[in-house]
Amino acid sequence: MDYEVRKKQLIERHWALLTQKNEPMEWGNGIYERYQRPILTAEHTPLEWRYDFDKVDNPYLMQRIMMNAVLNAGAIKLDGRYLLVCRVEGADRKSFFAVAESPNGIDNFRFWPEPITMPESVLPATNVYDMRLTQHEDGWIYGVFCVERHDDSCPGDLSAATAAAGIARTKDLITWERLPDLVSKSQQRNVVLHPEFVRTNMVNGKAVNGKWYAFYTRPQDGFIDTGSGGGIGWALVDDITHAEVKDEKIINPRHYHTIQEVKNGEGPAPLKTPKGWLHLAHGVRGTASGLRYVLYMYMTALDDPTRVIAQPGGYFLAPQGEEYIGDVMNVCFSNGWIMDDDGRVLIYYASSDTRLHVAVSSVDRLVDYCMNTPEDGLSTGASVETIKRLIGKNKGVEPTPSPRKESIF
Ligand code: M1P
Repeated sequence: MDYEVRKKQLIERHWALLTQKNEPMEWGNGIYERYQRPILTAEHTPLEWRYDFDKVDNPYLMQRIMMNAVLNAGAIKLDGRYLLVCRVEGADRKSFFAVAESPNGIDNFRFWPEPITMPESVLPATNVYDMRLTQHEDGWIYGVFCVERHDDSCPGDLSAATAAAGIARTKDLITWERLPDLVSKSQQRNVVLHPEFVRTNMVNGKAVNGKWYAFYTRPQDGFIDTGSGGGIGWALVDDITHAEVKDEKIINPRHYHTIQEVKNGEGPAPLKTPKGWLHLAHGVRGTASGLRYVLYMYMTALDDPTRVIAQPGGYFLAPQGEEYIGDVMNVCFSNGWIMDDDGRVLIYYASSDTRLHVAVSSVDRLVDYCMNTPEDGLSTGASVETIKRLIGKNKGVEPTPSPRKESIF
């Protein structure tokens, strides 16, 4: 096909994809509405990032740089604009950050012309990903993300890697000031900055004075395995420009035979509501076909963000339909959400490390979900009792203690 015709078609097809309207799915669980189409995929990345449009240098109109996936995005509403700091992964397996903007948070997402240039004023990383954005009360927007480097203590092992939390701050998502990585005894992934200072006179049993930055952490023994790392942690830090985890308290532990048996990790920065802090997290369990990543929620007290006041049992959102399929199957992961002025909550999640979706709920619905969904009783017997209590409530009577013998038909 003629070069110019093909180029015209390419641009038209791309535009049609970018401007496609997204509609909610017809029937859901009442907790949130999923949407019919992914909001961002590798195909949404700008053509200028992938094609050399010089006819002489690229007569076949080939993609010179291929993109593989758009996933795990931090999210923020800034000056009325819905912005995602996406993890974009090239065909070369390197992830980088790029901002995509939408007029409504649901569709018509367009990438800004160039990816973010993240300053490398610290030990350069081989790979960076999964930025959590926190609009902190100190006036900065912080991006905390995973920095991955080869583990040079294992020179012969090409898969040996270390994970730590990189920290950068910005006012506009364009210019970033890089701060030193979070210092921690263990490897860290899924680290998130709490949006408010914690004002306390006692830290780690010692009298102190002042206000502290607080991080949600996820201590892990190795690069993949959390090992003895017990779950989602909490650490106070006095100086954000030299952040160090001196003491870590596990606030949301892993549990045997739950959706968070193998590991868990904080999602986006928690949302402040009149009833408590709303948290979105991911839980991981092992299956015969590999790990399964699902999302779950919990709430913590306003006067003590380390105290869990509600945790619905089971998952909040799990892969469905095409979401099961992708580079890493059976994965839902979220590190970004936006609480809108009208109380809507836009939840951005990626499926199978391949594409990004949105689900929409509201603060009221999510608080209701957290406060009124039964907890995981941690055994089959407890789950059955919970179901029977609901049946009894629906009948207006207490649950029957023994199974009925006669046919129900
Ligand atoms: O592949 C699934 C997810 O695996 C990691 O999450 P975790 O550290 O909890 O295992 C992350 O690398 C994440 O990016 C990825 O989506």
